[in-house]
Amino acid sequence: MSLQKGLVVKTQSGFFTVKTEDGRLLVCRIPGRLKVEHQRHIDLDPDFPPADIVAVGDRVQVAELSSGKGEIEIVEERVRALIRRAPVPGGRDSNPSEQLYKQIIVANPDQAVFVFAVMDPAPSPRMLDRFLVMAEDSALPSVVCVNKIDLAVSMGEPDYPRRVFGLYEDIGYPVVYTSAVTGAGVATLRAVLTGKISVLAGPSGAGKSSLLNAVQPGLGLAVQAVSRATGKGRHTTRVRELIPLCGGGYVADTPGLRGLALWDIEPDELDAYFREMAPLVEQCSFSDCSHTHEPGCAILAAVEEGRIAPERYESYLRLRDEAAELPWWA
Ligand SMILES: Nc1nc2c(ncn2[C@@H]2O[C@H](COP(=O)(O)OP(=O)(O)O)[C@@H](O)[C@H]2O)c(=O)[nH]1
Ligand SMILES: [Mg+2]
Ligand SMILES: [Zn+2]
Repeated sequence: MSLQKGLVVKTQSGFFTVKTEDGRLLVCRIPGRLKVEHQRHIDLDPDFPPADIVAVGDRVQVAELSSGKGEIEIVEERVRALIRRAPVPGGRDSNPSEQLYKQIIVANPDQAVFVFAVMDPAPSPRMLDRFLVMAEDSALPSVVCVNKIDLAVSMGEPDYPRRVFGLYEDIGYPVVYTSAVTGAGVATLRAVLTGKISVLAGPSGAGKSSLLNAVQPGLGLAVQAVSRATGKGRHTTRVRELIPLCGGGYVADTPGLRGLALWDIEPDELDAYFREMAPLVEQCSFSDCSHTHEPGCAILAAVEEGRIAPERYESYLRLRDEAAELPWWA
């Protein structure tokens, strides 16, 4: 049987909706053979923790069975994945570290878009820095979206958004300034999203739904419906879905991202995920420099000389402490 290539756009209770290259939607299952192979892999390779076999964003090859139905025969290798490590539900006894399960939130995302409001609610640089670290850890390009710039304008402070977020531009992150109310920057955001699989995250109230609706009518609502279904509530089914954009591309809202801890990251490797710090590390006098107190520390010198923003250094220290506090199963 000939196989068709496609993209997994929805997963729900063992059913996977695959969009084929000719644009049709097939509801697929995973044949038992694939599950057996996957389990054998887990059993043979101790470094291969259990993980979702198929997730939204996976590129797959399917065999079409009857109209509208199919079986996933091949899951292509993931370029990257946004992963949540969690203890295996109902955890077995034995060594807790063996119970880690890799939940794939989204496979093969092209970028993360982190939405924060200029005010109302006040932005949390710490939350943004933690998102950026997680994205760097997953080799995921990030875009910062600063919304509600109309509020700054109406206060007579049109430069305020750039004063707060400009430092991220200096570091090298693209920053888009938007208002879902006036429409400012919305065309730019639309262009950023078009043709890509984007993961959207940000604090509640920042205007994510409003912005998506401004980008494309109904988009915010569609994404919101999925996020609710993905939520942890007792009565919700676990649905994951990529919402298509008219001009091509997909958006995934991942409320779970907020709760992600830095489990994967060792305190000593955190400096690699702060873009402005990473290139300086090799100039520190000590190779195991923690950049907190050591003489001859290039990071401390850069903070002193204003080449590293004090807010970012503060985030580094806080996240370092956080990375040192491992959960019980790590
Ligand atoms: N002034 C202003 N208010 C906005 C803007 N975008 C969203 N809001 C308002 O902020 C609140 C939260 O928006 P919502 O889209 O639900 O945020 P979400 O929780 O991130 O999805 C709503 O009352 C919106 O009307 C904006 O650009 N400017
Ligand atoms: Mg919303
Ligand atoms: Zn140092």
